[in-house]
Amino acid sequence: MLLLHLSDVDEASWAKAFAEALAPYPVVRQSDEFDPADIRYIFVWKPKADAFNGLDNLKAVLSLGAGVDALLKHPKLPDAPIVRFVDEDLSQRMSDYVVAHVTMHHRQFTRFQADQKARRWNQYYPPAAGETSVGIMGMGVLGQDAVSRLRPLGFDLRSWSRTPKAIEGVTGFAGDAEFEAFLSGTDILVNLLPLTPETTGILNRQTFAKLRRDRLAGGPAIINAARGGHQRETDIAQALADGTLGAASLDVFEVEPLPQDSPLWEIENCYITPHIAAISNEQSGVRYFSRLLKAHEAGEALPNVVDRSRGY
Ligand code: NDP
Ligand code: OXD
Repeated sequence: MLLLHLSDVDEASWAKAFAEALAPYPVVRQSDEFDPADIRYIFVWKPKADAFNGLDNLKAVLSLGAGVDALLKHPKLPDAPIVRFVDEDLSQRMSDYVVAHVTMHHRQFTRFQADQKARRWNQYYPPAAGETSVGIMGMGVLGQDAVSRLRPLGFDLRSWSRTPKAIEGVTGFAGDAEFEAFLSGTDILVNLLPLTPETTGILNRQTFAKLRRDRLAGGPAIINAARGGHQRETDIAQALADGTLGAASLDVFEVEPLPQDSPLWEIENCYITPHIAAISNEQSGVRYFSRLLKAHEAGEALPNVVDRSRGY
């Protein structure tokens, strides 16, 4: 039996689609009557404190989210394998966000918007894409999709990951030892890391100060589409005010929804979106998890299992 335990999304709609895709395999929701001992799979998003109570016969925890940082902190998370969502549609949506914000900062949107407001005719020519470097932190599913879409635009691409990567057209850096070298040649920094103890707070003042400063006239830019826990918002506000950063695009925040009294709302070179960079699509989500559930029931290994010791 599959149990759905979803918060902040239309659980009824997902349940209906799963029931159709998996029939005659039984699918239940939190509000239905069922014996917890019969549940073999639980499909979760933002699980409540009691989500896993009595689920003693689980074969897998299926995560609607690609990121599992919050799930891994659940105090009653069972010992079953966790499968995260890996999906072309999700990757495409994330890359749409990344490409939009990279090109916006590359073409100095902040500067020309200010000029327009001031009715100022100032013919500053931005560097060509090939003279502008985009450094992506995190070269997993989403990072690799992003570089595949930025490459045809001609940007000078670099990546930073935990283990070394050899990706055509991308200068790779790995580990703490190469972090400074990675930053020192980066004009636009994109964060697509998972949130782990090692990556918490990585978008801070020291990091910003190490970015390349002589290419983009307004200063280097950052784009965070991963998790709010990666960023120090007081450092971002200060760096945007004193010119350490020329601009920031933030889709995620230390506290979500972003509190009304956050200074970030008012900062003109800070581009805020409400954690919408990429959503898990119901149709492709149901297809992916139904297929893997059926395959697992037929004896196949689970794909995209989270490594709990690494935290992603
Ligand atoms: P993956 O697990 O596929 O990739 C993670 C990458 O980060 C890997 O390249 C990994 O290195 C690297 N990494 C992990 N830890 C470190 C470290 N300490 N130092 C350097 N590199 C590190 O994740 P995805 O690409 O699928 O997703 C990334 C994140 O995006 C998710 O965890 C989630 O938080 C966020 N997300 C945000 C969404 C939004 O709407 N804003 C939507 C979906 C996801 P290695 O390759 O060596 O293992
Ligand atoms: C995710 C997210 O992790 O939507 O999938 O943030």
